[in-house]
Amino acid sequence: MRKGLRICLVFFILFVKAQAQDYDKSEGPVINYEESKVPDYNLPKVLETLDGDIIRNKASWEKKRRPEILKLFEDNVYGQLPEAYDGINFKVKKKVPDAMYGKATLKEVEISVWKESDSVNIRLTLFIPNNVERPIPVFLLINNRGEYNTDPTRFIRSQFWPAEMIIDNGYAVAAFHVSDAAPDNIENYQDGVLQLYPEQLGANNGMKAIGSWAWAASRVMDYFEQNKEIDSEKASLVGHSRGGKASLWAGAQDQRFALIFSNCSGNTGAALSRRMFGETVKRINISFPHWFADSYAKYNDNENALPVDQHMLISLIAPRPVYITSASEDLWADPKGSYLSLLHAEKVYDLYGGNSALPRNPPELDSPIIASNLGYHNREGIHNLTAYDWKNFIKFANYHFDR
Ligand code: GTR
Repeated sequence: MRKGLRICLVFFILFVKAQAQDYDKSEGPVINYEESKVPDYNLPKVLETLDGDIIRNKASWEKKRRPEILKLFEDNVYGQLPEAYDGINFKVKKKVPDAMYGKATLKEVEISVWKESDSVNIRLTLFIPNNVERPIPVFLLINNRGEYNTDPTRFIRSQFWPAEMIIDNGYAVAAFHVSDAAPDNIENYQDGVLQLYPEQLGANNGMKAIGSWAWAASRVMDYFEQNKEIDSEKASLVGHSRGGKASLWAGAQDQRFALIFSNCSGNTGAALSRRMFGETVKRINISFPHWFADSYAKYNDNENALPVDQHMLISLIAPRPVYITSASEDLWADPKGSYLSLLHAEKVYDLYGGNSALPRNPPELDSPIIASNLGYHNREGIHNLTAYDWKNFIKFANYHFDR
């Protein structure tokens, strides 16, 4: 009897294991965390057009290849980024001139955008340092975490958005929450920017949540441009993880952002998709079907068919400086693949006489590359946006803005 039970148990365990393997097969590739198992791959050539022309200078990059790559990303990855709207309005809902114990002025601004009978409101929290010469450069965070992380009352002070530290360094600091632009879930991601663009919903290359967040960042830029206190030519856009995917996409599209920061952005952010290290295209499309264009799913388990890879997204930001981060324990986001993306984008920066000279291999942990158009660090620790990351963002901005 006991023996019979044991045999049953063994069969049961084998059955469960078999199920688990089938589950892996149907739901996505088994996740690889071993460098030795990274497949051989050929990246699409960033400096060769689809019809085989070699790009040798910035004029032909800007005229031919850059628009071509932008369209490839729209059609195959992030969806289109519609620009037309009927009107935009900025309303200061609340102003506190002596916020942060008098160090800064708080403005809570409602950015309303409308098209025909539909509208969307993006709420912006903005602190501007007092007693400094204006206009002043600004850091804008796309907040994809809890709203409390960007608490305007400063009752909660989170490392995710260390507003006091940024103010103390002489920058204005702003944030909006992604849920205003597109709630981060499959059920109602349409309840935001997409209400203005219903035609995007049916289209194979229609934008979804990540595109909507990037769109919202551009509307904040519209606000900065007409705010005389802000130096909109020195605006830095920051995003973490899914927000870092959006900051890269916004930076690629909207050339008004001077500096782009993408923190632990991983798959379909900074990391090369073809390495299939950590999260893969299939995995991300299954987990987050509301982030990217429907067309992106055809590259599930089929990365080599992609006409782009993520180094080309970084290239679209050239010649503007870009800063990528990783974290040592965040293998899901492929630190090495994120660095390699930056490295492979360098040839486009070189067309502009770029000042970067990235080492072939990633730098040691906690050894930031600051004095370069292509900045990078791999922080010791887990997937997060921390004060250490922000300190380096400030150093990078100081370097590029001669401050
Ligand atoms: C994960 C997702 C990543 C990254 C991350 C985050 O679940 O797989 O691509 O976006 O969430 O935003 O923290």
